[in-house]
Amino acid sequence: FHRSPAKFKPFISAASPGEPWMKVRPLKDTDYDRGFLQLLSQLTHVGNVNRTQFLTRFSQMKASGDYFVTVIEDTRKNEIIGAASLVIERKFIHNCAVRGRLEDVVVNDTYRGKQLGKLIVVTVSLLAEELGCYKMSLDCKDKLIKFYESLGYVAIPGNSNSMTIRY
Ligand code: 16G
Repeated sequence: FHRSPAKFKPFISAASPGEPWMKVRPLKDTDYDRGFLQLLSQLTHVGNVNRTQFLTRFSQMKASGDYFVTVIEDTRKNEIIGAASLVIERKFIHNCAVRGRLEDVVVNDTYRGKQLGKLIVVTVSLLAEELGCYKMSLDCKDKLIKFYESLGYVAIPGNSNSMTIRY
């Protein structure tokens, strides 16, 4: 992801996210009490996921070794204000390669203008590259295409259709 044209003004990074009270780190069990699921509900329907369900699902994700859920915490408020997941898909093709999927990207809408969307996407995209993914893909709403293009993602003409069956 070093080829990414992403530019930060002023410069920020996962190690130094711009404010002393911001922390970029992996998800942890106690984030259930930091509003992680409430944040996800700014993205889509979450439902009534209780603590046990959350912990069970999270431990399944950790056990698989293929889920890297990354968050941004506001340490002043003890609250999760951004999240994005890297999901690793194992392949036979490309010499048993791994492919990355960028999922469930959300930033609390009251924290606009701090480049946090860019920060969390770049962080997770770099992680995918570090882990040896040969590509990283995502689905997004039309209005977000420009945002992802600004971070180096490209829609491949003739080969970029996202199709879905809902169950
Ligand atoms: C977006 C998300 C996807 C998420 C889905 C939820 C990104 C890049 N894409 O497509 O990860 O799972 O929305 O929408 O964050 P749904 O509830 O309609 O499946």
